Amino acid sequence: MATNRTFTMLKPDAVEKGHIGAILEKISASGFRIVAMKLTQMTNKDAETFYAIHKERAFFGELVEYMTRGPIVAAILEKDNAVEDFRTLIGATNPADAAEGTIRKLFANSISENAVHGSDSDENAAIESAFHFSGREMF
Ligand code: FUP
Repeated sequence: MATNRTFTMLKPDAVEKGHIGAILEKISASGFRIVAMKLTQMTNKDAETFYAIHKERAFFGELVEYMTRGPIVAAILEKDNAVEDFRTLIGATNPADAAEGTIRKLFANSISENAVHGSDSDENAAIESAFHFSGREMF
């Protein structure tokens, strides 16, 4: 079933560089409503679970280290066609390939430190949202 929600994280590099406000501004200006949001820090176990799909990849250890090194902003966003439209707004995984004006083009360092996460399916949006938020934290 298609839903109108997606899940995002502003990753440690974006928070460290002071880009929370600028990224949230772009998200709001693109028509997304914030359903849930918090500043939080992932534990090693959290990051290993969240990125379990990548556990056999060479970059997995580096990914876990990066995602746990400082706070992130976790959020649930609502808009028609949210998953696909948010993936368009953030741009390609590798900022070098990301379209002009996208969040990764503007704010990401590299493929491994790419500033922002966006769910890749409605199913994963629901799983990832439930990983970070309880029902009473969603509005
Ligand atoms: P995306 O769906 O665009 O967030 O990208 P992936 O799910 O493919 O990758 C998740 C994260 O793994 C990326 F955000 C960064 C990291 N990664 C790397 O470090 N190297 C790679 O080659 C691919 C992904």
